[in-house]
Amino acid sequence: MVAEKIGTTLSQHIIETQKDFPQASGRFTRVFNELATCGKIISSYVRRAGITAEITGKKGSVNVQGEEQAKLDVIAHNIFVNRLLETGLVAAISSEESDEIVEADEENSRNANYIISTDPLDGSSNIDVNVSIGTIFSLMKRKTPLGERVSKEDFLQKGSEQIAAGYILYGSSTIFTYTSGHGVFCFTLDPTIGEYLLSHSRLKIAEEGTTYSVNEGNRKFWNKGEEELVCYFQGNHAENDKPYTGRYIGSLVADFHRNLLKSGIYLYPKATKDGKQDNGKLRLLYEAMPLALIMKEAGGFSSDGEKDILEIVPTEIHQRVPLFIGSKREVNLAKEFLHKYNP
Ligand code: AHM
Ligand code: MG
Repeated sequence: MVAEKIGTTLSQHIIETQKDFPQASGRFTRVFNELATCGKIISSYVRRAGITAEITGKKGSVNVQGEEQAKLDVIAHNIFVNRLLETGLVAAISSEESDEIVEADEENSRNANYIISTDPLDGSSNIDVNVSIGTIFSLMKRKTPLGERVSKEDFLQKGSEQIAAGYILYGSSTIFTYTSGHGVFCFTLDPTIGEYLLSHSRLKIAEEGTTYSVNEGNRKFWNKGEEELVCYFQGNHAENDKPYTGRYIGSLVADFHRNLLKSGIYLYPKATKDGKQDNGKLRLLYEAMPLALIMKEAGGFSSDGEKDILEIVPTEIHQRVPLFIGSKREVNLAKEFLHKYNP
């Protein structure tokens, strides 16, 4: 099948794949082409970070989460919002960098069936130190009928309702990874020709992992279940004396991509750096949910410690959620440990 041949361009792959769905109208293809273009533009900024002070450093503003915004966070947000809302296909975008949803104007929203949730630049603390960062996106159909204004409620759908999800990783190369529910595909950007070429087709994660990824600096705030789980991964537990490999980049999208290829589990439990036992740090709509769909399609699993991430009904667009994601065995083990040690 041409669409799945290594080296196929992303646009060719999307066009060919869409032919298999009689209900496809070409709109999905156009949205995807625009997402891919956004990735190329953001990638070109990321590659120039360090050369010009207009790109690196803090913006001097904070986002809705109270986090300081980096200049590139805001640049990436603007690229995404401006380009996608002008397609006439995307009614609104919910972004980590905007308190409220951003809507398309009247003309562009008239026939716009899709809504997008995004973290335009994940791993912002790594921008200025030349470490991998990425864009995460989730594509859904609006609930509000065409002709009416979309609202926050349109975004509060379970992850299992996603039409497609993906990320663009700006690492040693730029990789566009996506799923539309029919396998996971990765396209590597060849900068010499400006095209994404298929590099990993129908990616699968191993059932059993070899790596664990967690910010161990938060250890003093962990509960008993989390503590025992990490002892297990370190081979320091009655049930396991063989250590896993520990790897933590601090950019979810980069840690996720590595574990997807090499197997393992990423965890960001309830406790954050300040020790607050709330809902962890990561956001449900534009971090956990899209990656959960990709992980499921790759044969892995994701949980908040109890529930499947894809089955959680969001109540807020910026809602946080504890995240355990990766190889099936390790995510199930996490659930089991949290249940067993935190009665
Ligand atoms: P961001 O979206 O503001 O960049 O924050 C999310 C990031 C994740 O990419 C990463 O896994 C996590 O925060 C790291 O947090 P910590 O420094 O607390 O380990
Ligand atoms: Mg993020």
